[in-house]
Amino acid sequence: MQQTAIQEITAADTLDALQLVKTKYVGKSGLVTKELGTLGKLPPEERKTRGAEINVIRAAIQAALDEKEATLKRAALDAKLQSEAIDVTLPGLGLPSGGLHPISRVYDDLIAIFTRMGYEVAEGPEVEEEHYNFEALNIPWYHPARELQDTFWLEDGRLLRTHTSNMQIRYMVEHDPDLKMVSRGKVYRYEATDATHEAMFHQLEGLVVGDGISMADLKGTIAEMARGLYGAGAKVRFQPSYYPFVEPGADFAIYWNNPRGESKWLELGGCGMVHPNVFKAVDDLREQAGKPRLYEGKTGFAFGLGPERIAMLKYGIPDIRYFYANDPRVMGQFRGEL
Ligand code: FA5
Repeated sequence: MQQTAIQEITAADTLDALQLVKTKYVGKSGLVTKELGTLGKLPPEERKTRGAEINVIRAAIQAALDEKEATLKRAALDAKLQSEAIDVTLPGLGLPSGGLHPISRVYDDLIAIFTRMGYEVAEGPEVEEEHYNFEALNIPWYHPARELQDTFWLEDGRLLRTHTSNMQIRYMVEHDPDLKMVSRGKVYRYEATDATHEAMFHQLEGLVVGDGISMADLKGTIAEMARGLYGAGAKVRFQPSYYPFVEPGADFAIYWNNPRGESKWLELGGCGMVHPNVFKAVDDLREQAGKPRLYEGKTGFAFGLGPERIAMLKYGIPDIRYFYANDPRVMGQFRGEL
């Protein structure tokens, strides 16, 4: 019996099959158990030797069962591990990646430069009241400068801001001097588009107010910005210009070499010393809001520039309209890299 049992145990190739063999021999009514049950019928002198024999057989069968069970369990575990194994050598699936819009990249560069110089960053509304976009900036309704910035008017008498200079007023009404502030955002003009003009574009506004601020501070700041953008050798140029909210006023340009070896003057924006009428308008608004008049008698400078112009040269984009045409062939080139 021991031999056939061991043969059957060896032949069992699954845990279920082994269980059947186990029941057959050492289960409650298994063959070995039954054999033990017959002991009582034997004469006492045979009973002892026969009992010892059967116990040896049972122990051998049990040992073989245990060993086989362990082997089968190990094999089952190995098979499971094998089937669930992750092959780390397989090439991964590429994840789709987005990218920052070139205008966002230019803004990030500019904001980093100005925050390094201690400027606060402010955000303001694109839908604006006429007073903040024009009057308070020394541009009354009859002023010819209004025609320089053709305006999208809303039915409720408000407008889409034509420049970020509205933030000069809003920021000064909210904050006491002295201050250094930059503000980014979209602006809108009702004008025909061409390769360098869009009806919606972006500006970065800067404002500094304090005592004894001069044109030299303004020029130094623009030069520092140019060096931050284009390195130590960047040159800046100022030309007299007219904006009602500054006196004197200027346009500024930066001379730079782009990666394709072109070098040129880039007309970037307008700037100047804050006009006294602007400080007066701010103090009027502050007074209406129950705040002290702190601006008249102060000095300051302001500037406003177009990041599209920087991005066009930096990335070799020949037409401003590409930025907003949602053409994946253009914007796809900016995927992933920072
Ligand atoms: C202004 O908007 C003034 N607010 C700038 C300023 C601020 C002057 C503070 C003095 C003190 P201007 O209209 O020139 O100025 O526009 C400034 C810059 O915006 C331009 O130099 C140009 O870079 C950009 N820009 C103007 N119009 C467009 C347009 N249609 N499309 C794209 N960029 C434009």
